[in-house]
Amino acid sequence: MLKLYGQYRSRAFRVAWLCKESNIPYEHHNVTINVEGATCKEPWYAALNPNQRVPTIDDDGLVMWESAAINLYLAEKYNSPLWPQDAAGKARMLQWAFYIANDVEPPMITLQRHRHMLPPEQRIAKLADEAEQQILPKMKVMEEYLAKNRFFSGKDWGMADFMVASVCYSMWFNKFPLLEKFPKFKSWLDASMNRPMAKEARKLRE
Ligand SMILES: N[C@@H](CCC(=O)N[C@@H](CS)C(=O)NCC(=O)O)C(=O)O
Repeated sequence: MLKLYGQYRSRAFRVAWLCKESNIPYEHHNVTINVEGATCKEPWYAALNPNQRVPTIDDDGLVMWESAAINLYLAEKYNSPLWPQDAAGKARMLQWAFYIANDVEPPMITLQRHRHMLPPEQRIAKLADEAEQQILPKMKVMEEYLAKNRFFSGKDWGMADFMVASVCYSMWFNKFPLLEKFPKFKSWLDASMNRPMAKEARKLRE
């Protein structure tokens, strides 16, 4: 059976959510991070994932890491209902998957850490301000797309939507004030996070 390594309050959540959406059974192995003696730094885990981060999967001997790559692999292999049916749908899925990982996630993480999450004495306001300036035009691109299209995948919520939501879920969990500037994106993200299988996955973090 598929094994998923990583605590649910981490990017392992993304993989758990994909498994729920796609009805893929898996065994969960908790791997701690960011604590003294974190499991992710232990030699047995480093042998699976030399980057020593989570998540990692072992799919009947195929070991891989990088959450976006894992989700694209699993969705295709297990015939996820989210998987696009034609080349145009795959193109759209890949475009949004790369965009969200390359252009949106890095400033999102910096902004989140330096404006909201780090203890106040560790926050660097300049880094937060720069990250905000970087992310604003990227969010605008998505807002404008959603003004013309109901979903990133086309007429139904599909893998392109999943790839965007599975990065931006942390904006939603952390009630990112920036979302208020992008009402179409915000309501799309609310709907994404309230899908029945997203709710099931959210329970795992409680
Ligand atoms: N690009 C990687 C990033 C993985 C990552 O940074 N995971 C974090 C948790 S969300 C982690 O393992 N942090 C622990 C550490 O860096 O020691 C992915 O998407 O899988």
